[in-house]
Amino acid sequence: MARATREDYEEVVRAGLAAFERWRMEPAPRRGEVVRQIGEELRKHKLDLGTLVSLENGKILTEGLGEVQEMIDMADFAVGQSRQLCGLVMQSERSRHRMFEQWHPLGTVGVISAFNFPVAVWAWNAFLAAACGDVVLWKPASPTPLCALAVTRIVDRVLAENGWRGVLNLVVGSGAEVGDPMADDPRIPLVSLTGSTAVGRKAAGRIAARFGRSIMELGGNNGIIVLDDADRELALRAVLFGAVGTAGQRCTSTRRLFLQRGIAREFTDRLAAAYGRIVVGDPLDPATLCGPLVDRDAVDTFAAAVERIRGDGGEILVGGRVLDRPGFFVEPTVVRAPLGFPFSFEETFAPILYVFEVDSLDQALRHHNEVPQGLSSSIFTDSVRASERFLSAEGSDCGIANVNIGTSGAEIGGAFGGEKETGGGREAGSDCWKAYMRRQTCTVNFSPDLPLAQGVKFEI
Ligand code: UN1
Repeated sequence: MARATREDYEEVVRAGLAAFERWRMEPAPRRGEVVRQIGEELRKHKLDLGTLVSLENGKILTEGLGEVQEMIDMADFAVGQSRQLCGLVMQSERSRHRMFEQWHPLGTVGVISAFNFPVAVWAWNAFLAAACGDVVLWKPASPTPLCALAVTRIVDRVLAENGWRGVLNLVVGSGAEVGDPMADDPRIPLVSLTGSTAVGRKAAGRIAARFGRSIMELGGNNGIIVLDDADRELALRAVLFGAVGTAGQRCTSTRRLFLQRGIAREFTDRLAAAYGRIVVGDPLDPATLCGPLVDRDAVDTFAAAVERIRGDGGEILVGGRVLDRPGFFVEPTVVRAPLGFPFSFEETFAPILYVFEVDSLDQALRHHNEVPQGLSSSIFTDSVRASERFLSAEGSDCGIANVNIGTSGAEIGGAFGGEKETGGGREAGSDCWKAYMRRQTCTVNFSPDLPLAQGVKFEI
């Protein structure tokens, strides 16, 4: 497949800048109308696009369709947002002065997306950015360019029907040819990057060096705490989806399970039995719950992780093997490990779940929060005290904290992102639109005088 060169990159950036000159002056609700039409087209092509996501990425079809639905939901959200890019009016300390803030588009927003959500995470950024009056430059992940091409074909058609081009742009290329120039390019005031903490750390440094803004959505190491009083059936289903869904390749995947001692043995047995029933195979077969990993490297990473876990004294309870068949299939794996198990501090992008036993909520929280990542977290309990404690300032330190819901599968209406090495960015719902605009504080004097703030006198 042909990949973009530096010259291609340059051409697309220029086209985007030219489009921005006009797009920023288009009334926001009219920009929203274009996004609405894109959402309508995505609805029409949901099955085809969802199937393509499954084929290219390997996630099972229901998740491929879910991913397209996430784009559609995001389009709807951005349409509404396009009428609500509201600023505050503040009280001026000076007589007959009006002080307010307004929001203007930033310019070109770079979106560097990951293979695991090859289109949805682009939509989180692109639809909001477009509603906000920005133009977008999208660099999809190297393993999943086809989904990006298919979506862009649809988008281009809608844009053209509305007399626009250059608003939502795609550049398929390597990190060196496209990603690095985006990080360094002062014409791109905001770069939103989804990927590993290692990739994000490098890019964030380059972007910060030129005072660019970034939204970083990086590694997770998400834990579920199951207390003795939990609804175990619910917890079991959530753990299965969180740990095995998307073959453990979500940044929100459940990687650590903290079981309170009273239920630990029984829960682990039931979990192992449930793992035994999971069908690993063709992602388009409705019986399959776990598709392949994305590529050979991912399989090697899984195998190396299992070896390291064994070497460090972790006990493989279930799975642990690379499946001997064409494709990149591995067994969903459960590991029993002592609290503080060093390798469990690292994110392995594969279906590996560590199970720990804890005495109390206090102990669970301490170990839950001790890893460097801080994306998503859950507690299963029927106790109001325990759940409120988990959600309090001394509870979970993550960007997402759920009660009786697993760690993955967030709705778009909330702000998505996490703390610590997850990067601190927030995307999708809530007030995330503000990241795609620049705030301007304005003061208008309609008095005949020129009073200075803080009572300063400066007269000739
Ligand atoms: C990701 O894995 O990068 O909450 C995003 C979830 C999805 C998004 C995951 N809505 O699991």
